[in-house]
Amino acid sequence: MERYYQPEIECASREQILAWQNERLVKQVRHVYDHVPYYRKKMEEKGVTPDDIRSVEDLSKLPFLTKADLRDAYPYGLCGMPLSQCVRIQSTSGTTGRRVVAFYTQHDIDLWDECCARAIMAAGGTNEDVVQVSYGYGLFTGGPGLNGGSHKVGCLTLPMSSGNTERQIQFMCDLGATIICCTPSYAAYLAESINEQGLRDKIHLKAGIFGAEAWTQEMRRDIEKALGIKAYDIYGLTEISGPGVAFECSAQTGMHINEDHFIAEIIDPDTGEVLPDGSKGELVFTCLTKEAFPLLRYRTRDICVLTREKCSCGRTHVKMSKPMGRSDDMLIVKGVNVFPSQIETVLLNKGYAANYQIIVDRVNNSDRLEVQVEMTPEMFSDTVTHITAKERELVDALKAMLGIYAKVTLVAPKSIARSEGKAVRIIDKRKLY
Ligand code: DLL
Repeated sequence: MERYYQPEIECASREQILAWQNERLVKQVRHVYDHVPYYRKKMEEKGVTPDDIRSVEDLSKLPFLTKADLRDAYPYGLCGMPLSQCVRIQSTSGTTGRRVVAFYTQHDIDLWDECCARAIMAAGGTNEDVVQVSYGYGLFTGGPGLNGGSHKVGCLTLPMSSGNTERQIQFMCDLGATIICCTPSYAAYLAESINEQGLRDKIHLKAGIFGAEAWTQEMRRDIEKALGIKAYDIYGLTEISGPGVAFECSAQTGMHINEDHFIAEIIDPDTGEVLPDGSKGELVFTCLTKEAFPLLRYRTRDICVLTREKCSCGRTHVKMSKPMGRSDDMLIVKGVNVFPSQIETVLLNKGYAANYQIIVDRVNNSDRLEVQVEMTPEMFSDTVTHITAKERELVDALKAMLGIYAKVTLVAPKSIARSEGKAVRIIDKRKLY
């Protein structure tokens, strides 16, 4: 039986959703124009005033915001409320440049928690569940977001944060956690450790809510099998609130975007042109209800597809596909676009686990792509000839997928560092800038 946190919203008619969006957009544009001088200036430069925005149809008249704007306006330039009304700051885990800082009023946090509560109930959560939140707590939005959602649903919440795998597993067993929330790479690591310790019979998990990084269908299948659970995807970004912007339902065919709070558009990343539903392009969000950090037309850099096909779960909100990579994280190797997810698909289809690293270098002005992947424990005792043959098999499969040669190195099991948060998959040694 499908469960909903707010059925009247999650299953509202399309007309009702559009009516909410129209009304909220008009109000939000006025709020931003009046309270965010940085964006007001952008609107003035484009010759748009709040009076020009009467419905969602007018959305494309508004200027885009990008990460560069967030950096320019750092730290307070895009805050839409007096600081006396803001109660929280969260920040990105970004490793380059200035961090993004996002602000929240109490109302913003309540709505964010509700979005996460929708995700937990879509994964089958009820107040009978014990939810182990193993996303990082602190500036990262993962822990606080799922924690808030779990409280709203009334689940017994275990705020583990990330790391200390031994203790994670012990609590999971002792306290009978039924739902685990963490990054998919950490879920895979937990599964590996649980199975190694022979504790698979001692866990009571039924579902996992995994996001914050790209993961493939193959990885989903592996985690589901290793833990005996159903694995649900969850999407979000600090700039737009955090996890829960979109979440998966029982259909597991994409994530419903909470359209009462966010308008989603797909654009051509090169031209900025809005593309029709079903096209692949960059996802752009307009926040309809946020007070303190009300970004309009924010370019996420995530590449995906939107679909409005009727969903078997009964929800009516638009679905986004799994992000197929980021337009800025996409690797260009020898002029060819390479998404890490393509490499992951090949590796997992060939029976390897998602423990790999992609290394790009430039030698004599020529790009070199190398994929290091851990052997399966059975292969470890194989002969060199056999391992070389296995490497060659992967080279061929990668060539078929990517269209270019990638060197493959099979490394010893457990030699690639495990991650407790977002996995580090790419090491780009090229000095291109
Ligand atoms: O990762 C928020 C989050 C926490 C989402 C917990 C889900 C679960 P940031 O650190 O700001 O926020 O990173 C946002 O991560 O633009 C995507 O590129 C990527 N991302 C997030 N969720 C997914 C997902 C959090 N389910 C960036 N699949 C986004 C693929 C994801 N990529």
